[in-house]
Amino acid sequence: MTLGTSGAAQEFDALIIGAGFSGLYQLLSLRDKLGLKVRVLEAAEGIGGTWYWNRYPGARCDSESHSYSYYFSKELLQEWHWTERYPEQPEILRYLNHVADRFDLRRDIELNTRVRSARYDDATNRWTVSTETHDTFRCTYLITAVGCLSSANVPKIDGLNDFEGDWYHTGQWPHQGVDFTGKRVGVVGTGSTGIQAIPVIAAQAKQLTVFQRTANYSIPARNAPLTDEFKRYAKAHANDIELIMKSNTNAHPFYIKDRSVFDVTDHEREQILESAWQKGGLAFRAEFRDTLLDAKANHLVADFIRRKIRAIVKDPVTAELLADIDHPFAAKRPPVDSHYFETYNLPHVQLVNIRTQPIERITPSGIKTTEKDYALDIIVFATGFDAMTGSLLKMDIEGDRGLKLSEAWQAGPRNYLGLQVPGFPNMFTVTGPGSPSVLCNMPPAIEHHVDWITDCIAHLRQHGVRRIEAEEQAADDWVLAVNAAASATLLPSATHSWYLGANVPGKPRVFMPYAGGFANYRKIVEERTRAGYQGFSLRR
Ligand code: NA7
Repeated sequence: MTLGTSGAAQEFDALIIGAGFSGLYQLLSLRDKLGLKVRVLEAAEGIGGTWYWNRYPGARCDSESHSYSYYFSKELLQEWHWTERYPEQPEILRYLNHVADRFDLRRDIELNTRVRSARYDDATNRWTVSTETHDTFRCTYLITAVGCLSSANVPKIDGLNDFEGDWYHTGQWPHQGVDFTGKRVGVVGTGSTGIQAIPVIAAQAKQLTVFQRTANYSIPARNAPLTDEFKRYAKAHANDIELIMKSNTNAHPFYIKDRSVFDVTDHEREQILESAWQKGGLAFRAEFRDTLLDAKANHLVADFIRRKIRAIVKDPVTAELLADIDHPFAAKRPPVDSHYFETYNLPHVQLVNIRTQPIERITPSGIKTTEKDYALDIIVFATGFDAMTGSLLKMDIEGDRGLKLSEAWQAGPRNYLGLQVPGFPNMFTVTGPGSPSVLCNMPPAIEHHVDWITDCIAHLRQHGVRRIEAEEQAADDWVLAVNAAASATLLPSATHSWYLGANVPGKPRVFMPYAGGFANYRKIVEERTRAGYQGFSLRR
């Protein structure tokens, strides 16, 4: 074992891996509510997690600002002022830095400290955590707050090393920014990120070529500065907004309407969808309760969007490529955009269908498909993440009796309530796979998990419980429940979605987030906790 520069392991009650939304609130809760000795280990040079890394052009949250906030502190809610309907990356980063300063968190955060391994020792009931900076820490409680979308997925395409231009992944964007002026740029990927970045890059580049593997739906975001009236409303109604977020399916500040696509006439449906399209944002998918439950209902909503794409995009061949979408609407994470489809009307922007002409290799001068060479100065990979499990599995985590997390999850993530993995005592995963997480507006999902973990640790200490661990049977049952919840929706029918791990070659195809709804999930967690931490084994 490599010890720190002082020669000894540093001892803590709890270690938290990651200083994003989750890690910051977890630190505050364990340190200030429970009085524990806590340290946060963060790989980056700064705090912010996802929002530290994702600085690509156009990076913005799809959740609305007033809901993309911590709600644990009413004072914080009242004093922070978002400027736009959707918060832009620099503003979110400023917010998180404000939170760190306001609650005096920095003194317990170790930056530039990437965790290499974590090992549990049964004899001492302690975790030993080693970092790439050769420091060693020990703790009783290990909390992973590593984010769901933090392990960049750079496709392994032959020839990338020989490319003579510059290439970037959107999730590892250089902090000094990238100047696209006068450049021929290629963007690979048309998920939420590509759809945000493409219009902004197009505004600067000399020529933009988008390499599309799967066409995607997108709804206009209709971003705009927040009016004073709305700002006052959001602050005055913070309690109501919080209640709505906690009591619905996706933790957004709106409910899914309780009407079927088939309850209304064709004309009424068209009007409803048109009005939702004009309002913009993720609430578009909340107009009908069966959009994501019934293939025929979904088809009608999807058809509306396809017609919109065809109406916006002037070149009929490009329009057809963009509208030829192979999965139900919202079965993959539905992007929202600012002038995405309109961008294809610009004369210097072209779309390449890499389904029909796959990328063969990257050459020193650009991208070669089976049909053509595309000369490029810059390649941008907006190719997403090894989501939900990637960052956890990158660390060498070893639980009781030498069990590695990579072995325990060989066939896909297996845990209980998305909170604990059998065989990994006193380890907690904030918004881990098996919890609603990425199907939600993240901050309420994070606050729920952090509060649960904090209460759980308080309970353990009050009752002299040394270790808590998810039971094997409870985890097996929960995996079935997660599968059943997904199967009750159209979500698994998007067979290439990252929800299923299908975007990473070789990754087991398991639907990872819990699709039974945030409110329902909270109820399940609460009932089992009240029933004496049902499904967890507690040992004194
Ligand atoms: P996504 O949603 O995973 O999108 C990645 C895009 O990149 C998607 O269009 C992929 O096509 C494409 N992709 C991935 N690998 C390749 C390769 N090897 N070749 C060509 N194209 C590829 O990631 P985002 O960053 O956009 O969004 C992630 C989440 O961040 C988002 O959902 C929000 O929650 C925030 P595919 O569809 O797999 O055919």
